[in-house]
Amino acid sequence: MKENRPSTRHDWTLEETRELYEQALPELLFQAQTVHRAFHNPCEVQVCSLLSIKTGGCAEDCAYCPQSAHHEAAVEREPLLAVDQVLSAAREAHANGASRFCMGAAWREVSDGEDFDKVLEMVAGVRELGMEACCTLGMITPEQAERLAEAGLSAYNHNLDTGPEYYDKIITTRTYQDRLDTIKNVRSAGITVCSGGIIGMGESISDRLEMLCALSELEPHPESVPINALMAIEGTPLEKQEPIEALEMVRTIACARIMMPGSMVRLSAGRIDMSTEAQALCFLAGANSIFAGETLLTAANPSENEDEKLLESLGMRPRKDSAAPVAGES
Ligand code: SAM
Ligand code: DTB
Ligand code: SF4
Repeated sequence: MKENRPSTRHDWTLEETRELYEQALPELLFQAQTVHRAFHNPCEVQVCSLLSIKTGGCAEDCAYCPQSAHHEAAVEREPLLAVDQVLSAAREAHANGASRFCMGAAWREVSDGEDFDKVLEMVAGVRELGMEACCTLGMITPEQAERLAEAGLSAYNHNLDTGPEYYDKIITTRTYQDRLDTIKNVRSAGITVCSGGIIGMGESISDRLEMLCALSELEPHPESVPINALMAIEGTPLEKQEPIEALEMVRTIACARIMMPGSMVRLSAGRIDMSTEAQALCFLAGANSIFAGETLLTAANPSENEDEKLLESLGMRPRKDSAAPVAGES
């Protein structure tokens, strides 16, 4: 453990975070870098691979999501993939340097039965390959979380997505409390928590910061905090949303880094539209994880080749070992 680490707090106020967010960029970046270096190696990036194991036809109405059955996006509905198919994708991702394999399903919630049993097999299979296994399957009960933990699940992704006040402008089929309940079930089962959100959905800066406050109130902090830039996808209610400025991503990441110092902050969706320089600034602001592979769940992402070049040009490298998060310190 490094010395002189700033303390890990769960009581950030909106005013304090606004001061963080709005300060001069050199000050913000210096503060974020100082925190980052006390907790992490600034030259290493955790590379996560993502696979949609069940695509489209989701019952939720999330305004950003092309997989919602409520919208008209050009995503073909597909049943759950076979266990073998998923494990061969995981093997390939591992060979390409990924240390975490994340499986996403367009479900509102998990139903017990054949499909969930298959997901448990997938989790166990990914762990046998020596990778961390992560799932994002919608809402889960305490019992389902226990079964995932028994199968060896390392992390569960469940995003708060935005601030509590803006939430019902984006999703009407579930509540903020539903999200918090699933996160609690995940934590109680001893699975690490991956939770973050999306910026650029028309929310105010306060909404963004309220989301970061809600994440930092979780005790312990989520071990991973994905920050996504909205990918405005045709056929979704947010299709016409203007892209955000890269510097807004940089400022949001820097705040997440300062507020949740031990967490892995993941520069997630939207990298395809960001320059090398913008991504470099995100790493300087404290991002230390990315999704690799040319498709996220359904949307485009830089190719493995491009990412190799990106990290090489910055003198950074993928983290070899599977992650040992320190966010559990509270
Ligand atoms: N159905 C599960 C759920 O919602 O928790 C898991 C899959 S869902 C697609 C995972 C996350 O992807 C969402 O919480 C959201 O943050 C992100 N996401 C989905 N569509 C996006 C988009 N168009 N742009 C950026 N992020 C997006
Ligand atoms: C997260 O926060 N971002 C990833 C992962 N968790 C599951 C998903 C991004 C999805 C982008 C839109 C798509 O590919 O459909
Ligand atoms: Fe369904 Fe998840 Fe998309 Fe919402 S974000 S519509 S829950 S797949």
